[in-house]
Amino acid sequence: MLKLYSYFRSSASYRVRIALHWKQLDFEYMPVHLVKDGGQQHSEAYRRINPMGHVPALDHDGFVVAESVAIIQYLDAIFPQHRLFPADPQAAATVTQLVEVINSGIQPLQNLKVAKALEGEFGLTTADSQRWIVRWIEDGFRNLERLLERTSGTYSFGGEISAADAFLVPQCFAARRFGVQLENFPVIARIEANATRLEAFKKAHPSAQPDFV
Ligand SMILES: N[C@@H](CCC(=O)N[C@@H](CS)C(=O)NCC(=O)O)C(=O)O
Repeated sequence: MLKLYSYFRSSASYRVRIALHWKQLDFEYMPVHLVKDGGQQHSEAYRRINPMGHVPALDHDGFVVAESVAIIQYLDAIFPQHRLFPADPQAAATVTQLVEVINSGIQPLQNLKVAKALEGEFGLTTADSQRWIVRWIEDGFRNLERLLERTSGTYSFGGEISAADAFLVPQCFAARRFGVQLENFPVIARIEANATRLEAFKKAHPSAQPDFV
């Protein structure tokens, strides 16, 4: 039995939803509202599930793991159909490189708690904290675009769906939400268009989730 703690708009949750649907796994959707009640991710009950106070977290028959990279690697190990991290060491390293550019290099800088701190503790206006987010997404996308020119085919890593696509598509969704013009990143935009035609990506989209508003 799989349970996913998720918020419809969270890009990190969206990554894991893609992985679960790509592997055609049934799961129970456990909504965690990141804004309501001051953010349900901060509640004592949720911190027992993920001490970081982040979504996503996965519960597999009582085994709980957070961090989307760890979750997807775990899913690959337990449910090896439609692998997202390739077995070949060089292919795996390339996919992980693409994943980490997004996971470590872009998403943390746009996180809700970062924007809150910029506005609450450092006195930025909402407009300035949004400029910060756009600045770092565009910086990351410029580098990613160059990397993907070398690695991509139909998808981020050649012609096969990989974890890199499960990270790229949600990052594009977030980028658009913050006002980044994706036309400036033609390789990224092309891969996103190709991947989002697939059923698993459609099912994982924020607008298809039970907590979507
Ligand atoms: N590296 C983590 C990132 C998790 C993360 O930052 N989640 C965000 C939503 S996308 C969150 O829960 N933020 C809560 C907050 O900022 O208060 C992962 O890949 O799972």
